[in-house]
Parts: sequence; C-alpha cells; structure tokens
Amino acid sequence: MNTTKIAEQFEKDGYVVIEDFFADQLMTHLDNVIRHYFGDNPDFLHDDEFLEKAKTDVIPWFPQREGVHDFDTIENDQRLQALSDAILGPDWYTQYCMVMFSKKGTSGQAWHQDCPPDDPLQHNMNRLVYTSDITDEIGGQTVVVPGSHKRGVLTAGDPIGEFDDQVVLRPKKGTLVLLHGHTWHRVLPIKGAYRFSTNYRSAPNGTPDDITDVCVYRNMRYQFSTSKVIEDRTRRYPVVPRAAF
Ligand SMILES: O=C(O)CCC(=O)C(=O)O
Ligand SMILES: [Fe+2]
Repeated sequence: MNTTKIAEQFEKDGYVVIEDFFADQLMTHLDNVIRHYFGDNPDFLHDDEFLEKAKTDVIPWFPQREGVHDFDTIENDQRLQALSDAILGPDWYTQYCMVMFSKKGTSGQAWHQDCPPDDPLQHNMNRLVYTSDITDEIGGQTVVVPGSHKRGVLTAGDPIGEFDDQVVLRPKKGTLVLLHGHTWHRVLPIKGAYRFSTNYRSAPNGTPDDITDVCVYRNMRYQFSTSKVIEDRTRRYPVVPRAAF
C-alpha cells in the first residue's frame, strides 16, 4: 500500500476507493452481525419532514455504543490508521462507528455535504466499509463529484439531480472508501431488499465533535440535534418556468 500516493489522491479528489482492503471472512462476519441486528423490518428514526425534504431514508446504528465489539477490528486496523494519519494529520480522532441501513424501495440519500464547508479546514472524514457488493441490481450506489471538497458550498438546486462530472461508485465486499465531509455526494435509490454501509467517522485534531450536526443539502441546511431545517435554500434560486425561455 502506497500511503503517500493514496493521501495525495484524496487531497486532489476528495475521496479514494481501495478495493479488497478488508479480508473476506471479516466482511462476511460483520455482514451477518448487521443483518441480524436490523432484521426484516426496522423502523425509521427520522421524522416525516426530514424524510420528505432530505430524500434520505437511512436508519443509523452505533454498535460500539451498545457494547458490540465485532467492529473494533476495523477501527484498530494498522493500515487504516496509517492512512488516517497521512490524510488527517497527527492526533486525528475517531468520532464513531455508524452502520447506515436502507430498506428496499427507499430513495437512498440526496446530494449533501456531511458538514458545512464554511471553514475549509474544519471537516469530518468518512471511512466507509462495504461488507457486501453494491451492484446496479441492488442499487444504493454511492455517487461523488471529484474535487468538490474544494468548491465550497454545494450548489442549491434539485436535491437528486445529476451533475455532469459525477462519478458513480460501486464498492465491492471488502472495499474501503475514504470520503471528505465537504465532497458533494449522494446514494442512489435502493432496488434490492436492503443496503447498508459502515462508516468509521473521523476528524482532524481540533475539529468540533459535533461537526456533522448540520448537514448541507441542495434545498436546505438541516440540524440533526434539533431536527430542524435551519436554512431554506429553495428560495435562493428562482424557478423559472420553461415557457419563459
Ligand atoms: O453509504 C454511503 O455509501 C455513503 C454514506 C454517507 O453519505 C456518509 O457516510 O456520509
Ligand atoms: Fe454523507
């Protein structure tokens, strides 16, 4: 593994994909733990307004907070720590391990930045682990705009529209995706029975612990701790009827 090269690629693109990073056996085990936890019909935690406006159907689970230690192996992986050192600098810290589960027929996640890019130096980094293949049949592909972590705030507009320069990722079992919190990204709708990813969120030293409390969508800024829309972005771009052109 060329840590320096990977860190350079991350700095340039705002994300990096490394296939076959984790062993098959470990992935199979964690996949089973997650499927067993969620069962067939998990309930949603978010309120209706969030689901409607954010077009985001995700049920989070924080296994380590419940004393489930199966996920610690990844947290302690020396190679993952070396990559995190190279990208985040000394004394970076782990925020939490979060499994994000979506049911069949749900809309995935709309375009967002995990935290506002108002200060370019304050950000989280997602360390995403995929315990089974994400395929076009299952849906739930992760979509990113390369280099957008340096473009400032996500443009207002259609929450699920396409960008010309977007790249669709189809992570396989054992893939690690490192993703800058300011990179514009989304998750496509889920067509298979369910879809999940496991995120070991981290941040550079000095980053506030609640950096991801406010998420930027193309139609709003949403604060999770208060379940409130703190900025309506739909008024910033006038909707001009087609007939006007
Ligand atoms: O599950 C994914 O592929 C991406 C999830 C995401 O948006 C995030 O972890 O911030
Ligand atoms: Fe995200």
